[in-house]
Amino acid sequence: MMSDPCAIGCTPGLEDDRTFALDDYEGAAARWCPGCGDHAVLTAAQKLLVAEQLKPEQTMFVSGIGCSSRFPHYLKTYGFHGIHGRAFPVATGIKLHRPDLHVFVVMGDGDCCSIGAAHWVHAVRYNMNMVALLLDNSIYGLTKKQTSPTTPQGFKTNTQPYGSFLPPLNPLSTTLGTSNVSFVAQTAEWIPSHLYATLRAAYTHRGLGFVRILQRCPMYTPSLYEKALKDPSLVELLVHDNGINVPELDGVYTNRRAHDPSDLNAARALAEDGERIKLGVFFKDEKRPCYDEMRRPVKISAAERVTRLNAELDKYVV
Ligand SMILES: Cc1ncc(C[n+]2csc(CCOP(=O)(O)OP(=O)(O)O)c2C)c(N)n1
Ligand code: SF4
Repeated sequence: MMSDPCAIGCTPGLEDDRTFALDDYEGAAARWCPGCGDHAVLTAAQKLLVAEQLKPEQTMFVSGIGCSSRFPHYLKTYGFHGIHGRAFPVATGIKLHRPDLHVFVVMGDGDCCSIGAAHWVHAVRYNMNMVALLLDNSIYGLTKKQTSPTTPQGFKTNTQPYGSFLPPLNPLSTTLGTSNVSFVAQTAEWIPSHLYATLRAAYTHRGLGFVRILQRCPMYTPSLYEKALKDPSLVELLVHDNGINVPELDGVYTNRRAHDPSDLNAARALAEDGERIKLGVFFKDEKRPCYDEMRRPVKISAAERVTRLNAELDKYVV
């Protein structure tokens, strides 16, 4: 199977004659709760890996700590199940030193928007060639129902039993408000075709493809997307030739809004518009500078590296 060149310039499937099937990417059996939205995201990611024929040994899933951060265990690629809130710095280091790897960052809303918020903002500004998936269930799942930055105001949790005090942080607005942002999309894990199309758009984007995935947690936030699941009129699809178009959703999701993803101000206004759940590409600009491309290590041979190192050391010979 062959496909378009990816954002880092390699052409998957061309370098050798191996082909990869689903079981080449399947890791341990997923241990998320039945009905957890994380299962759907894993399925979409595996579908993308098969479609793009990404070499398992050249693909890296990096996560923090949380239910969603168990993601790398369930894939037969390389993975780094790291430290809570630190998925971005680990991924940044990997990508800087191994620009040939396809790096995916998987985070929960606590992971990304709370303890990891500083790293999130800088990762957006650094705009490195990676895909970032925010699995947003609006709660701390793994540690059993504590308020997260995206918990709706008034929602009762174990840390704020009378209801969350503050209005939630808007991950789309925060990302869109960061300088050098280059790709922001929102999708929902209960609409598999849209989820897959969004992951693919983020993967083929040059720069950081940031995707907020609305995710069900039947254990701790079961009511959150109940209405939207039953009533497609509560969802609005953003459509554009330069965005995501999923024809098979035409008959179901009839609320559509033409939105040109090159318009940052319109994207910011849409992110703040809470009338319906908006799914699609909010913003996309492939011309923004990517830190990994600017700092990509110069390729030199091992012998040349030794010669240069010796020359450096010689400066200090007494
Ligand atoms: C430095 C640090 N602080 C706190 C924790 C405890 N902790 C583990 S996961 C987690 C929150 C998980 O929530 P989220 O990131 O939203 O992911 P989810 O489990 O909902 O997928 C917390 C607070 C930790 N492991 N390390
Ligand atoms: S607690 Fe919620 S997020 Fe965690 S595995 Fe269960 S359903 Fe999924």
